Formats: sequence, C-alpha cells, structure tokens
Amino acid sequence: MNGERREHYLNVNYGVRSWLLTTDHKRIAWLYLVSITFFFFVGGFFATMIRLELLTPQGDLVQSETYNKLFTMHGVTMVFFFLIPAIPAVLGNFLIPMMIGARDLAFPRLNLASWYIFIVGGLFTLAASAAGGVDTGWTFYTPYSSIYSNTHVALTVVGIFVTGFSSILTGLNFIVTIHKMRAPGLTWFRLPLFVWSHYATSVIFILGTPVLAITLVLVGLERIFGLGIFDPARGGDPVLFQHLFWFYSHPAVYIMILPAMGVVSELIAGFSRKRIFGYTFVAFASLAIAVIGFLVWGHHMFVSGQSVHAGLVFSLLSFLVAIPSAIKVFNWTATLYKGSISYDAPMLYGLGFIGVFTIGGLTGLFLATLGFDVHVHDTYFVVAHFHYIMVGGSVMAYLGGIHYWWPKMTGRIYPEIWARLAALIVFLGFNLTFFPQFVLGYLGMPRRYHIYPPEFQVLNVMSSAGASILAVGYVLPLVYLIWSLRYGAVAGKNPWGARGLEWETGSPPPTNNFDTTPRVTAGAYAYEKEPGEVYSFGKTAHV
Ligand code: HEM
Ligand SMILES: [Cu+2]
Repeated sequence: MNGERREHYLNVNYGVRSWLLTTDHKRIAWLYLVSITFFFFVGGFFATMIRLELLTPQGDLVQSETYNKLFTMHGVTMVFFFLIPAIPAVLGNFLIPMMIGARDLAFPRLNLASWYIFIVGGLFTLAASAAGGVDTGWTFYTPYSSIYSNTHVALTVVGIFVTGFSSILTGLNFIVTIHKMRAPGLTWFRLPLFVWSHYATSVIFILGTPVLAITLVLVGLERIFGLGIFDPARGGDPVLFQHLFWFYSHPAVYIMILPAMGVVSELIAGFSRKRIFGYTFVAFASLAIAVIGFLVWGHHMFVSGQSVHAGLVFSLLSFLVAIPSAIKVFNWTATLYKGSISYDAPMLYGLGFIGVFTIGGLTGLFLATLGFDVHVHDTYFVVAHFHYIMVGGSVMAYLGGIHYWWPKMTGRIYPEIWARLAALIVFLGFNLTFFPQFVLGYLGMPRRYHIYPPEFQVLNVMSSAGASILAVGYVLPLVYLIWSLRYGAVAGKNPWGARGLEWETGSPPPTNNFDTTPRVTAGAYAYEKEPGEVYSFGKTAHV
C-alpha cells in the first residue's frame, strides 16, 4: 500500500445507496454475506430452543405445537435462506468472475435483482414466523401442509417460491459467465475446481428449482382453493407430493455440498502446495454428482408406500452417488500425500470437512440400504446423517472459505490464533452435538418428538452441551472478523502465496477486478512446475 490511497471496490464510493444499487459482483457478495449471516442467527435461535427443549425428557419448555413450529422454522430458515445461498451467493459471486479473469458476471443487474428477490422471499418467511409459524416440517408433507389450519403454510411457501427465482437467476448468470467470459488461455481444464463445482451447482439450480416452485404452487392452490391434488379425500395423492418435493430436494442437498467441495479443493491445494491429484476426475465428479443426484430422490420414500421395486432401484442408484463423492475424498487425500502442509485456520476447516463429510457420506450409504433405512427412517440417525453433511461439511467449508478469502475481500488479515481456536471449537462442538444422535437414532429415538423416554436423556444432554460449544465456535469468528475490519494487519495481494487469478489482483480488488485482462498459460494450482511448462497463472501478461 506504501501509504498512498489505492482505489478499490470498497472505497470507490460510499453511502447506503452506492451499496443498495451496486452492480459490482463483489459488493453484491457482501449484501448476501450480511443477509445470510442474519438468517443463520435466526435459524440458530430456533436450534437453540430445540436443544433446550430436549434437555429434559418431559418436554417442559414449550408445548408440542410450538415445538413443531420451532423445528420447522429452523429447517426452513437454514436450508432455504442460509445454506443454499451461502457458498454460491457469497463466495461464488465474489470469486467466479475473478477466478476466470472477468470484470464481472455476465448479467450484473440480474445479479442485483437476484439479491432483492432473495430478500423479498426472506421477508415473507420471516413474516410467517412472526405471524405464528409453520408446523409441517421443512418438507411440507401433505396432508399437514394442505389441510391443517393452525399454521402459516401459504405465506412461507410464497417466500420460498419467490426465493427460488433468485437461485435460478444466479445459476443462469454463473453458467453464462463461465461459458463466455473466461480470460484468454483459460481453457475448461485449466479452471479452478471451485468454478467447476459452481458450474455443476448452477445446473441443479436451473433444472431443479422450477420443480420445487411448481410443487409449492400446487400446495398453495390446494390450501387456498381446495383443489384435490395431494389430499386423498379430494381425489389427490399425498405420495405425489413426496415425489415432486424430493425430485428437487435431493438435488438440493447437492446444491449445499458441491460448492463446499469446490472450496475444499482450493483449500487443500493451497495449503499443501500441490496440484489437486486427479484434477479431471474431481471436475467430472462434480458433474456426475449433479446428474446422478436427479435419479435418487426415491430413497427418501422407502417407507412411503412406493413399490418395492421402485425402492430397490432407488437404493441401487443411491449407491452410485457415493462413487463420485468418494473419488473426491480419495483425491484430496492423495493431494495431501507428500504435500508441504501448513495448518492455518482455513486448512483446519478443510481437513475437518474431509473427516466429517466421510462420516456423513458413509452413513448416507447405510440409509440408502433399503433394509437398514426401514429400521432408522425418521429417527435421529437421519438427523445426524444430514447434519454431518450440511453442518459439518457445508458450514465448515463455508467458514474455511470465508477465512481464506477474507484478506482478498477486505484487505485485512484476521487474527490467526483466534481463528484456529474457533476452528477447533467448531469441530469439537459439532461432533459432540451430532455424533450422539447417530446412537440415539439407532436406539430408536424418532425425530421431531419433543417428549422422549428417560433412557435417551444422557445422549440428548450430550448433544445439547455440544450445541452450546458449537454456538461459541460460531460467534467467535463473527467477533474477530468484524474486529479485523478495523484492526487486522493489512493484507498484501497474495498473503497465502497461493496460485489463482484472484490472488493476482489487489486486496481488496479494484472495481473492474484487473487493470489489464490476464492471459493464462497453465492450469489451476500451478504450484509445482512440470518440465517445459511456462506457468504464468502466477503472472498476468498484457493482451
Ligand atoms: C453419499 C451420498 C449420500 C447418500 C447415499 C445419502 C442417502 C440418504 C438417504 C437414503 C436418506 C433418507 C433417509 C430417510 O429419510 O430415512 C438421506 C436423507 C437426507 N440426506 Fe443424504 N445421502 C447422501 C449425501 C447427502 C448430502 C451430500 C446431503 C446434503 C448436503 C444429504 C442430506 C440429506 C438430508 C437433508 C436428508 C434428510 C431429509 C429429511 O428427511 O428431512 N445427504 N440421505
Ligand atoms: Cu436424498
């Protein structure tokens, strides 16, 4: 910085208007960062209430009806308003144009519109909470969602419907940007894996989200006008709802994990100073997950009365998803082998991800096994499985990514000691919260009950204690990251000594990302030179 004032995207102009009307993808990333952090703490509040309620077997904190609303609002907020947008809308928005050497996304105004749509949807859902909440579960299964009246399904469903457009438009924007705006020399197989994983995620956004939207419209029509689509009393079919819902929502779980995998690829390469082992396999694994993910929805319906044959086919197909997932885990591990590893906070999250994702994925295989699932279906085993992936996997990767790119986003370095401590607390708190739930589920504790037999209390208290530790782990980064905005050491343009176009420009970057268009002559992760290779992924040349 040499003391002279450098112009960058944060200081080009000031004032609320300059933020709310911005079309700069980096500022829009901040709009999302602030809003999803808000939703994360709203969802976290509901989670706290759930764990407090479950401290005692008699369920004496809240009424059963309130409890139903708590876990529903928790799920809805976390899934639709935090986890789905978290990595794509914050890190994806910020990084994709920079990683491909572009000035912005293909449709900057559409990008801003996506954020407004997201916020409008979020407000509807918050209004539903304020009005008294929804008690159907985040899955909105009929007939709960279409008949019972003590609940604000319509308002919530409108909120999610609206927010869906934000996903679709963001996916569209990413796909066009990645196709059309790569810097000269940046071929498909030189792209960072982060970009590949967001490409695959965008495909799911575009193909899956409309199905959810239509399903929600049908629920709304049935509720408001009494059409008989899902309600058997009116000639409908409740299982049809489950097919439609999971046709979106199984792929949606990959919306939550694929971007996380993209982050982890960057972290593992950066902190072991190596090219990702089997780069092409990892890239194609993202696409394979996106495609196969559309074929396995029926594994959520093994006990719904679908035919046994369908159950067998879905069971078999579900095993297939594990193959590309395992390829990634093997290849990250192989990348670590003989790497020169440094254990900075982002890497701690990256390594933590590999561990917990493996547990989450393997227990997914248990659940995909038809016979085993009949035993543990709708027990805490399922709850543990998906939290291992979504909280242990995606949230940890998200935090790892925020730390890794924080110096780029803000121009400041966060306090490393605190960050490592927080990463450790998150890891311990997370495992203490969710591991006991595997045991609880295996022993037969059903999910979504607020009263349970006393013999389950010890494991529930462990889980609630873990949740308190986890909460500390989540609040800490909020505090020291905000602190670092003012007091953190000034970051150079490449504080990690990492490879990738985003590290070639200033921290924070100028509004147009690069002063001159970079020309790329080598693949991503050019940490080790191969004979005869000129890698200037590190050097930007003028075009
Ligand atoms: C190796 C790949 C995976 C397999 C084979 C798998 C399998 C399954 C199966 C069979 C179920 C249904 C269990 C039941 O309802 O009884 C399930 C539930 C679930 N899984 Fe996975 N899973 C995998 C990965 C993932 C990933 C990557 C995520 C999220 C990012 C995820 C999130 C969920 C969620 C949210 C549920 C529960 C939904 C609910 O009923 O509320 N799973 N999984
Ligand atoms: Cu699934």
